[in-house]
Amino acid sequence: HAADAQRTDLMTITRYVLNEQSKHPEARGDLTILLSHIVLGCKFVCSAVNKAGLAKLIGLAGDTNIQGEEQKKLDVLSNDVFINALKSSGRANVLVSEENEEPIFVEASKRGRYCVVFDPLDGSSNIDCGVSIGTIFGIYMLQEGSEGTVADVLKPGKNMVAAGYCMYGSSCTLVLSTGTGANGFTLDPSLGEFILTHPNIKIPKKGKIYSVNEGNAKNWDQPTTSYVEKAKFPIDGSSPKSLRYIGSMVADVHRTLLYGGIFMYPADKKSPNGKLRVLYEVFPMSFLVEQAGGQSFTGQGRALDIVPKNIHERSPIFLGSYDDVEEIKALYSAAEVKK
Ligand code: P6P
Repeated sequence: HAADAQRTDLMTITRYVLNEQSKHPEARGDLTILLSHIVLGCKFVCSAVNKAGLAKLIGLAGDTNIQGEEQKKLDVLSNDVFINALKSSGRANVLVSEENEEPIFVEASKRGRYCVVFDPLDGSSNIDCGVSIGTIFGIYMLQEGSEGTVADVLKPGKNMVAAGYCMYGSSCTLVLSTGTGANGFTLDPSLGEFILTHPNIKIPKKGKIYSVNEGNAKNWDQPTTSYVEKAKFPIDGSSPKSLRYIGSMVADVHRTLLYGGIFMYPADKKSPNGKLRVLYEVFPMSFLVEQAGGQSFTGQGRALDIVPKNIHERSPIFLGSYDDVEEIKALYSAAEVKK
């Protein structure tokens, strides 16, 4: 019967979000409506990414297609789609996109109670070679009595009410948390629906994989250098870890969530705050990893405790299996003691 139920009683992402909403009798359904518009954006981008190779969407902006139309780069197109979907939901207020220098303030008639921070197409430098890329988003509730200002999004990641990513790869997989665990949904193109395929994701307590761009090793600080050294040349007789680095955060984090291990983008001499952006890369991924039982550390403290000062701020990040992150935390605190 279980197999039959799976076929005839589909748990779609829409149904899942409605179930979550039903646990909050006071809910007005605004978050459900907002999430349904984000899901629509992901479906559109999934379709555009899959056609990209054929439709020459991957060229540089300024290319023209056979109709002589101005070709938008895929990340510009994705950004426009998400901004329009969020505005038309009538539930969004302040928007922050990796593609926009300034925050977007939704016009009064369409304003809602939620603020969305997002990277519409993270890893887009990988599009031309077919490596998986993704959309990453985080959602804050507007502060009490606020009309919507940048202060509503300069909040610690632990204040987020939801976070997720959609990975555009061999399949289109959306991982979402509304604060009660992390769940993965895979797009069934024949239905146009995201179906629950990874219920209640729990990251392995310890992993055998480390994921970092070793090309930056010359510029790492001592704790990161010692951690990677130990991963490659263990002194306790255990086997060395495997290195897996895709260079697309959504793909590296998705693998870490499912297989375990640690993903790192450390600070280095060239970039003292690392490379990844706090609001729409570090916070959503840290939120999801914690919901899956892992942890996320900046080298100084818990990633979700950061209070951002500007919307495109960066932070070093070490996230993944609980025990693996504990090891790097111990190395950083030992280095603090030595100072
Ligand atoms: P590097 C992609 O450009 C990105 O923003 C993330 O998706 C990815 O984790 C990181 O940068 C890769 O950076 O310096 O290793 O190429």
